[in-house]
Amino acid sequence: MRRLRRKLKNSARMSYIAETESPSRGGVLHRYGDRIPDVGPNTPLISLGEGDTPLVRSRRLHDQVGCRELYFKLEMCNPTGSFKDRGMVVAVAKALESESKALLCASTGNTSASAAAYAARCGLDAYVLVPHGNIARGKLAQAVAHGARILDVRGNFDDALRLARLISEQHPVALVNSVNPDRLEGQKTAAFEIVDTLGDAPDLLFIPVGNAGNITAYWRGFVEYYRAEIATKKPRMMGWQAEGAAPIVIGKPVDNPQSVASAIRIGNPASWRLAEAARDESGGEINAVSDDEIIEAYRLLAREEGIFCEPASAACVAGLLKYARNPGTGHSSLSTQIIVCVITGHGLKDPETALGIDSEVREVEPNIEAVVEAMGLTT
Ligand code: AN7
Repeated sequence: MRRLRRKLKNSARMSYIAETESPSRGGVLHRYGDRIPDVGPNTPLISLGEGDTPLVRSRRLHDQVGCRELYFKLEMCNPTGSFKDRGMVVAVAKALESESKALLCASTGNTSASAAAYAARCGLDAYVLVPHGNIARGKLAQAVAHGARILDVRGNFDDALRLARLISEQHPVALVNSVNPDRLEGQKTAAFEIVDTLGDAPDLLFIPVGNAGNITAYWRGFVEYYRAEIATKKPRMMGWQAEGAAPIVIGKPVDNPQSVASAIRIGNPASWRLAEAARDESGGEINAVSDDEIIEAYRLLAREEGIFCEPASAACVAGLLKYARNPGTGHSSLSTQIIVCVITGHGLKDPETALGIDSEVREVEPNIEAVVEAMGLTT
């Protein structure tokens, strides 16, 4: 009897392993494929273990904000260190299904890192167009490590995306930017996870906005769970751009976008209208934060919460701190609200920014007196 039970358990386990390449975490396609219309019986359930990321409660910023509950969705814990893996796994699975041999994207860095990784895993070529001099070192290192063909375009992200779109129309390469609908379908699963974990949708979702795909995808996920009656409410979508790259806030494209947050240095977002729809349908807002506010939030997250994210991710926390100081009229007091901030990418992607702030490295002689003195332990 026991042996039989063990045998059954083993065979269930075997089929689970056979169905997904990530037996430990399942992966986005395995866990949520039935909620992604394009995923069918012929879609390969590839995975690098993306999704199922931690939702971590705030210990300190919570008090500063004065809300009921504050959580960070640690999308930096995805396999390539950013939320992009959720959408990339779907886009690459569909590219495999349609027998594409190569992927193409324009990127401020994270999309290219993700595309390069999944392409390497699936035996596809990856071509990535990056804006000259404007991509964080760690992200470039990822694309290099995975063997992507990297084209350093003498222009900004918007130039690179325009070129990528044109090339994909004329050549047999799968465009895996978020203009590819499979990307947003994969990214919406992060909203599902938040509801699955909390038992309902939060009241407010704070999220950085660059090309505006992610805010669009989260909104879609929350709406779908609401319609399926898995959630009883939908959050207000609170999107944050960097002041020097805030086209949606100022209502027109920005020719020369600037920000310390290189990931969201985007002047003409592809999902502009969809992001506005998410904002308006949810009763939310899209506003801007300055580079100083971004860096302040970046330091606070690292030093008060133990979360080392990249500057673009800190933009939404900067936005939350700003909003908490002046929430505006006509909305519920924050003290009743459950809030989630989406921490989109890992701090290790951009070591230069961390080291450029206030590096506290002291050089010492290799003897105990010198080290103890430098530690400040002498009386
Ligand atoms: C860490 O990789 O656009 O508003 O090319 O890397 O969906 O664009 C990255 C964007 C936020 C903004 N946080 O998300 C790219 C790219 C991080 C990011 C965003 C990005 P979207």
